[in-house]
Amino acid sequence: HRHHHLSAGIIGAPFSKGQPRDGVDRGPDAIRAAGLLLKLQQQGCAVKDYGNLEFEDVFEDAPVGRVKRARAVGGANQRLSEAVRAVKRDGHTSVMLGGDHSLAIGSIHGHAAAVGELGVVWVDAHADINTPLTTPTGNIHGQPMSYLLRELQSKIPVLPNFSWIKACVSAKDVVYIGLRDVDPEEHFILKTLGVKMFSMSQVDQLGVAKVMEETCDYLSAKVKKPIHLSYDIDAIDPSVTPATGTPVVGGLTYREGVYITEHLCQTGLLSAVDLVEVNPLRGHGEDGVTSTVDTAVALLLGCFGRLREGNHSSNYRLPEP
Ligand code: 4U7
Ligand code: MN
Ligand code: MN
Ligand code: MN
Repeated sequence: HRHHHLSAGIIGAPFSKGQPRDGVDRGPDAIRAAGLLLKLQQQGCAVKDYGNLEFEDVFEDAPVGRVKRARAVGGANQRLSEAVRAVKRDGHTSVMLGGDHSLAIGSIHGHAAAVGELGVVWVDAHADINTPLTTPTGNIHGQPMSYLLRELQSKIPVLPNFSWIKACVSAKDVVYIGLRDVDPEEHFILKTLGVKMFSMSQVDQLGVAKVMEETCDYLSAKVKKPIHLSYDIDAIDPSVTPATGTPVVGGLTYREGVYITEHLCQTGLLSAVDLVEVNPLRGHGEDGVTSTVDTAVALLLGCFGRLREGNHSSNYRLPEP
């Protein structure tokens, strides 16, 4: 069976200091409580839970220019980078449960440190490519790509606890899907660097199937690099996933969101996944939280071979009368 070799190494990253709202640090436990591990195992995926990372308290963390809580974010990501590297060394597909999207810094850095050059698929309403000097909010969850892209390093000032970060991704190896809330400075960066993107307009125009075909053709045009999927739950429409810090109307449907994961799984190149920005303290009550968390689980199951047509294990035999 084509999926028996899949194994997931799960890292919980209960971290929220890349943005100002409480609760996103409860994402990992909420996603586990919705049955992620058992459901993965039931579909034939081997699972190792590496538990939740513990992050050091940072007592003095004054803004550096516009950037908020740089020391805490830098330290947490250094720890996460090492954890992802260990999961890849153990031979698993890394699954990082956030936490806010600043965690992509450590997750992608650790993944690249373990396997080398990556293709990155960034599914998000936002581009998260502000530099410390363009950020309108100072929140680092809106900046992770700027620290990772080689082409932007001359624009990145020194920040405390960020000196360990090595820019490890080339602009040509990134594809964005789902964009609909991009700051002008971010739009300038995307256009200047020629970053491949499928905004919600392109999803409307082409349909999600064509978007995914073009995404994978683009990333595998020369060599087949391992793929890092960084999935911000706010890519999905807030009518489905309201429990998140920065919801934006006009997002992906549940079906489009799941299709992206199914298609990437079928490439056989999916090597690490981030599922970030689930905030169980937001989203207008219990139903909104349940819908958000259940969608997060469905996206992760799609990454590990779940098919909506139904699934069965390769050794199943019909009962004899
Ligand atoms: B998320 C924003 F200004 N661009 O930089 C910023 F609109 O990880 C939002 O995608 C960033 O949820 C959103 O703060 C970060 C803002
Ligand atoms: Mn197999
Ligand atoms: Mn976002
Ligand atoms: Mn994001």
